[in-house]
Amino acid sequence: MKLSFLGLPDHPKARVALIPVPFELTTTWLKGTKEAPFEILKVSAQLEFFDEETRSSPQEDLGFYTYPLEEFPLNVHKALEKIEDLTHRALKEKFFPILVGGEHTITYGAVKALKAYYPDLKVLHLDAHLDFRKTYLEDEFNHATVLRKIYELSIPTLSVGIRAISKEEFEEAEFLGLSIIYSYEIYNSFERVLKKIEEFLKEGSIYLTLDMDVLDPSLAPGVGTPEPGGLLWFQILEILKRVSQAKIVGLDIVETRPISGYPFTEFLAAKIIYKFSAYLTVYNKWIKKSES
Ligand SMILES: [Mn+2]
Repeated sequence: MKLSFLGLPDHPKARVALIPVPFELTTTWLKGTKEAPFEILKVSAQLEFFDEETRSSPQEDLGFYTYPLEEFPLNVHKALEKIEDLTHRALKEKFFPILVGGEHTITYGAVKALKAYYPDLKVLHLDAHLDFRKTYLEDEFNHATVLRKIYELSIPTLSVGIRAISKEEFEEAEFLGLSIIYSYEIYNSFERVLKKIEEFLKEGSIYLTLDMDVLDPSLAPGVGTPEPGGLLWFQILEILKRVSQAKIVGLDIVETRPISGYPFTEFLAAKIIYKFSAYLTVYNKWIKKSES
């Protein structure tokens, strides 16, 4: 099925590609992330195309291409292979890939593909949860273990916004020296947190994985595992601004769970993609502008 970002035809010289990944298999609490790519694309037609903050129009300056919305195999290994292939394809076609999930597990497929292109890949992980369990409900690959799987690829990570973590995860993360910024630290001093993020972004190729539950549920209630005490709108924008200035090579936005009759979380996800693209347009020196 062909749906496109902003409801516009694909730009002939698009620089940014949206990859819908309606994969959901291992969600444990509130289900429905499978519907998110469709709903996010659908509601994206309601966005205003001009960004007043940057004075830019990313749909003209960068241009968007949307891959077809396809079914994903209900087998985690097969699904991850497909995600890896799609990401490879987008990179080969010289797109900046944005994966629209789906559950958090999908990040692993994208990261594997990007690591082959960028050996200096690092992952900035925005999430309420550390997702660093060894196994979760017998499963090695699922939404609660994805950061561990990335760590096992020897990829440096920085997790931001964490506020729900098991004692085992906490102790192991401490032991391994994992970089984590907890939610209470954001509350204590957002300035200090931004400096830490800037430090992380200074070197390497950056992949951003944005779990929508990093945001406060007052802002983004439509997620599988809501947790109070999350990021607010202007805080996430400050982070995205800094990410856009780094050598960012791809991102995903995962774990949106549409609530029937209340499409605000989907709209927020679409708006985040659009705002980030506006920042890429004006702040990023690596991404090429489209020519027409
Ligand atoms: Mn999460």
